[in-house]
Amino acid sequence: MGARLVVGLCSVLLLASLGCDDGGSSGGDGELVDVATSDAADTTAADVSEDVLADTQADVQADAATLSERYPGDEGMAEDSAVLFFDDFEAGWGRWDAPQADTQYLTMQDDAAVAHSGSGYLRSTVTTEDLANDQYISSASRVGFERVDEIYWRFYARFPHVAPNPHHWVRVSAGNASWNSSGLANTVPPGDEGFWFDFDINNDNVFNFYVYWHEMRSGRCNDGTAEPGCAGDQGTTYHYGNTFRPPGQQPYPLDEWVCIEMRAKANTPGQMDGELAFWVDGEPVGEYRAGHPEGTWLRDQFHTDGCDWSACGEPEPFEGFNFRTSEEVGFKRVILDAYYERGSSARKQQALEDRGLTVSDEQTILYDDVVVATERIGCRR
Ligand SMILES: [Ca+2]
Repeated sequence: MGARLVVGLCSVLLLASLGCDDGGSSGGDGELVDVATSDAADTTAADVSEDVLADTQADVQADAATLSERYPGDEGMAEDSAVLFFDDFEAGWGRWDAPQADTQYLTMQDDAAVAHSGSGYLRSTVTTEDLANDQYISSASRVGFERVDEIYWRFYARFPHVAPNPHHWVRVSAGNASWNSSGLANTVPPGDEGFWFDFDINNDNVFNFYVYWHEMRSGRCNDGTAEPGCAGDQGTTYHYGNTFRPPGQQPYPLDEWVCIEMRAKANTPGQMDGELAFWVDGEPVGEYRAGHPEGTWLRDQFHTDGCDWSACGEPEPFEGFNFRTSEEVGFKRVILDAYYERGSSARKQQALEDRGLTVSDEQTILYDDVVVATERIGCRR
C-alpha cells in the first residue's frame, strides 16, 4: 500500500500539468489484403481465375482477416492458436487466475438485456462509502500467459453512470520469467526485468496510455531528466507513468458498450522499435512508434496537441519505445483493473458536479467479451 500512497500525489501533479487539448487525430494501421497469384502453367484461363479467387479467399482467411472476421460471434475463437485468453463471461469464474469467485467489488452477472454477448458479463462497482472505509480499492481480475513480443487486447466496457473514473484503469505487464512488479508507483523498472502500462480514462471520458519503462522520463525537469537545478526543476525527483493521450477523442457514450482494443509491441533490444496503439469501436485513435506522431515532450508527458508553455519546443517525430534491454522480457499478464483512490475520486466527483452533472455514488464499469491474442482481434461481428 506504500507504493499506492504515492500515486495520490501523482494525480495532483498530472492534473496540474494537464495542458492543451484540440483537434487532429493520429493515424492508425490499415488493413492490407495479400492478394495471391497462381502458378498456372498447365491450366486454362478459367482455371487460373478460379485458382486466383480460391487462393485470394484463402489468404484473406489466413492472413488478412481479423480474428473477429474469421470467427463471427466469436464462435470458436478461443481455440485459435493466436488467442492467449478468452472470456465472454458465459461460464462464470474459473478462467482468470484471480479472483476465482465474486468479491466485494467484482461480480459475475447474468442478464441478457444488459450483456454485450449472451447473458453473462462482469460488473465492477466501488461506492463512495466503500472508499470512506478503505482509501485504496483495486477491483481487479488478472490472468497470465506465456510471454510474447506482441500483444493485442480487446474487451467491451460500459459505464452506466456519471461517476468518477478510476484513478488508474486496466494494465498490461511485461517481464522476464520471475518479474512481477508491475503497478509499483514511482519506480523505474530495470530494462532487463520488465515494463508495463495502464490504459486510463480521464474525467473527460477519453483514454490515454500511462507507461513505465527503463527509459521513462521523470516529472522533475522540463526535459524529463532529474538533475537538480535543471530548467523547470520541480524540486523533487519522481517517476510516474509517462502519459500519451491522443488529441481529438470523442468521449465514450454513457451506458453503451464500447469496443476497446490495444496493441503493444516490444522493441528489438538496442532499438527504438517498440510500439503502442489503440482503437475504439474499431477506429484507430492513437498510435505511438518511431517517427510517429509528431509531438513535444514536457517532463513526463508527450503532447501531440500543440503547446504554448514557455519551454515549448518545435514538435518532433516520436522517437519510439526502447521498452526492454533483453529478449527475456515479454508481455505476460493483463489485469482488468479499476483502481480507485479516495482523494482523487472526491476531486473528480467535485469537478463533475461543478459542471452541473448529477454524480452517482456508485462507480460502476461493466465488462464483456475479453480476448487477448498475438494478432489483431477487432470488434465482435
Ligand atoms: Ca457475455
